[in-house]
Amino acid sequence: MESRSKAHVSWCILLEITVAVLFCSNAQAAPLKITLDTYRNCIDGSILSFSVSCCPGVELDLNVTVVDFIPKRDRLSGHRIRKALQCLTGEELRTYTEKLTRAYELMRALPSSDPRSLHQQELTHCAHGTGSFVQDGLKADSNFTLDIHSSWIFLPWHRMFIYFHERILQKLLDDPTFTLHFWNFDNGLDGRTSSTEGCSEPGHFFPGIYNDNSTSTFEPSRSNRTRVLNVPIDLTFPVMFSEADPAVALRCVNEAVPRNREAMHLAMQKGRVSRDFFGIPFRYGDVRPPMLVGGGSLEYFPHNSLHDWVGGFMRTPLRATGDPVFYPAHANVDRLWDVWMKLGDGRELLQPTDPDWLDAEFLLWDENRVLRRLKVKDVLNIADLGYSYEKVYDASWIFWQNSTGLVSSAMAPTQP
Ligand SMILES: [Cu+2]
Repeated sequence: MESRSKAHVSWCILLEITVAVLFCSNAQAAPLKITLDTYRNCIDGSILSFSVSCCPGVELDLNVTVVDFIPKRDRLSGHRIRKALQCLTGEELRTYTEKLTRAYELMRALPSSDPRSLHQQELTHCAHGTGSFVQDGLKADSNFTLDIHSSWIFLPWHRMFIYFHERILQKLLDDPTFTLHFWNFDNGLDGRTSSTEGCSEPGHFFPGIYNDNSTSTFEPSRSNRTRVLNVPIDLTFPVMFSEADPAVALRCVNEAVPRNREAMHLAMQKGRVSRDFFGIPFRYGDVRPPMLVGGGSLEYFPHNSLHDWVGGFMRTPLRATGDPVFYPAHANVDRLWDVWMKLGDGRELLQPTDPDWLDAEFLLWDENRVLRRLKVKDVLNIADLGYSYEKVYDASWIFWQNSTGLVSSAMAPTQP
């Protein structure tokens, strides 16, 4: 009995050590820090052992001064509400469609040497997501590169990125009130009879405003799935699949909705510890988190499954931000983080308070082609950034109860 419990203890110690090696911080922990040198000394990155070249600095002027971004001080206009795309109607829908398509026409027309161009938006995400940026910016050790996926950096970095993207759209339109509305992909139920506030229509179909092949918001590389009438998104879509995989079969509403509800319910659970929702810590000096390991529940699904279901550019971090639908999809991921913080049961207490997360520092281009420096702690309150989200029918998954028994086994992680 005693030897069994000793053996049990040593297994526990071994397990603890393994977990520590995989997930815990290095001895000289410090926050990640992107500097001008990081941009200047960008290297070829890799994904799934393929080499990729997507350094933004090749075509950009990097003899610039970096300016600190201070959210409240730098707000451009009054408070904006990001709305659910499926509830835009009439004149509001017409005007929004016009502005959105105009903005992407202008963005696509910018020269590739302009950091605001769609091409540079693509490179910026690619470089941050493929190990092209070396953590110290000095090529001192290119084993220590960066990925803004698969760790606790995922949620705040993408919030920053789509925020500046929205400001660029505003600038191109000369309209500081223009707002990036969201694809409410998680809502598959019609809540109009039970919900009195906000948008209650199902949002699980690919947003039509991004699906007109004669406009600038269309991306032809997307899967045909996005164009099949009455087929909703499948948030349990298999990841890292081959198109010949029988699991890739299309699911119609009656089959997809129960699975999507269950997937969302699981993704938005409190979790036991911070990393369950936010992902593993990733600090200066840590090895780049490997694909499929380390992300939080919201990152794996619905986020990864959405990227793979949409397909085309969206399937890979190399090209994903070159598809305009990336932005409303990520606005919804951003919204879900905000919703999770307010769902109660002590969830908000699990948001990291570690200075290595709060002080992690990034550089992104703003609407005036100025490189702005900001930290994770600058973007934790979306009201400071001047926006909030329209209330929608989250009850569609909050009150899910009946497991289909199929969803957990369908979940497997990947990353765009
Ligand atoms: Cu990404």
